Amino acid sequence: MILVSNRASYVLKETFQGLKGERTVGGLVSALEPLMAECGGVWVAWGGRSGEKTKGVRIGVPIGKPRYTLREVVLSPEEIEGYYHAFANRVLWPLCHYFLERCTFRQEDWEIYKAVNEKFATFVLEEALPGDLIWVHDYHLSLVPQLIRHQLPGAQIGFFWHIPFPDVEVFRVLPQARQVLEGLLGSNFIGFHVPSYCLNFLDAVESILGASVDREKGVVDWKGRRVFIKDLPVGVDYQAFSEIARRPDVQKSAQKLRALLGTEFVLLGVDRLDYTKGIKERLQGFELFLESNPQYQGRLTYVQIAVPTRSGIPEYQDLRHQVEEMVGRINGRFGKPGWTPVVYCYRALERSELVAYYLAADLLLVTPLRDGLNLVAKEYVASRLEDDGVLVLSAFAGVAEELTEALIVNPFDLQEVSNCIKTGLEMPRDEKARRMASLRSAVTSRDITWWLDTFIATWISLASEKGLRVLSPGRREAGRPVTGDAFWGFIEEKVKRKGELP
Ligand code: ADQ
Repeated sequence: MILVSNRASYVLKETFQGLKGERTVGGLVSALEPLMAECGGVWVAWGGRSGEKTKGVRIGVPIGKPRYTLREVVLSPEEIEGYYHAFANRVLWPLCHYFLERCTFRQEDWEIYKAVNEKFATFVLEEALPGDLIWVHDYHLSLVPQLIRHQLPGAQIGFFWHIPFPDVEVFRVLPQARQVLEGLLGSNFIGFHVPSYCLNFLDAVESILGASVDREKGVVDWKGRRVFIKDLPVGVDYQAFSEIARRPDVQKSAQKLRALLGTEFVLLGVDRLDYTKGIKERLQGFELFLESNPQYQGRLTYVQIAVPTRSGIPEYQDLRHQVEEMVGRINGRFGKPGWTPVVYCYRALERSELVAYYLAADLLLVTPLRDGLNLVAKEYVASRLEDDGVLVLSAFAGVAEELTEALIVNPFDLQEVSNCIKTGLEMPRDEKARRMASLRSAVTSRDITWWLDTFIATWISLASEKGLRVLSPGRREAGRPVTGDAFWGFIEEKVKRKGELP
């Protein structure tokens, strides 16, 4: 397995004791690190360093206890600006989240994006052996599949798009829409979170490229090749979250948190500090709730945990200031001695700390203005073992298509957000239990193992149909379904051959 993504699972830092790796926070890393830790392989990614002092390392990670290999891509400050800050995060990110007014289209940024995609592809080509599975991730690297395909026509390339894929009328605004679609179609298999993103993608390749598509089967025929498309929402590591939630020390921390907050109810928000997550609008909804429900003043606390993200981009710095100002304003307006309505925390937490917050919260507010999926919602459900707690979920998060028993809300409608908070706080115990049990069954049946196995098994079975020998003939002749086990065996053998297992 060669995994390719913009961010590595570790940020590498030179220290007096040598190179140190600090684990990164985010949906993609949460989803993929368990795969690499379990089966080994090579992860080609940017380790967060810029190129003055180093050309990049090839190192076993976690450093000191290696489970897989990190092939570090180093970027120059100009590349970080043009590829990452500009084209990826000031064009593709806002465009795909329907924030057209936030897009800044500049030809020079596109040129750098292209060059960096070529750099990633070159590293992959240096690592690839015949028969490798090359799995590329996300919008930063949309051109990589075609760049690899050009050099290695027989390569097996999978791609997963982690953010929304917008309606074609929005996507066609992108001056390089054609090139991005062609880049993606270099893959054999492309996954999106939900069916609507698959349909939007099929509409786009049909209308922008003129490719022939079969919507029912999820197939694109393009330039003599066949590309398969499928909806596969990422899951969370249910077992890990529920085990942490059972730990007495974590339960104690949750009780301590509640005692410190000192109110009857606790509301929680956990997000990267990104404008798509709707943190400002949520604060406004909370303010409206306090205004229209004075009987709750002093009886509840809203805890907002925000993890720093893209802090090199001025818009994100502005957002931080705006959020902090709003928190100050609400606390100034409603707070009184002994009661702070909003507790705001701007930092990354350890997983056990995060679970303690999930356990302490009566109500989790996940109200992005647009979100590819949203793992926080699933993590909350995985941690609530007592079948209590209420999930308020934006209709514009992909996960709302799966977690239909949440209280679904339009995050732009502040009155509705305020009403939902009230409904959640006053929900009868048996209704909470019924809803949470149903949410749990959705989260357990499609956990991270389901996602990884299904993605890889579907991909391998499509490849096998085309005659690629990735499974032992015995298994294929026996007509057994292709399972994750076949993949693990296959990968293990390859990884051993390359001598990368510790
Ligand atoms: P993100 O936009 O990063 O992911 P999300 O899916 O919510 O969004 O994942 C965030 C992850 O970061 C979660 O695992 C959460 O636990 C963690 N996290 C958040 N705040 C934290 C904090 N303060 N401390 C520690 N950890 C924190 C992108 C897409 C999503 C998609 C994922 C996966 O934007 O829509 O769900 O990829 O495909």
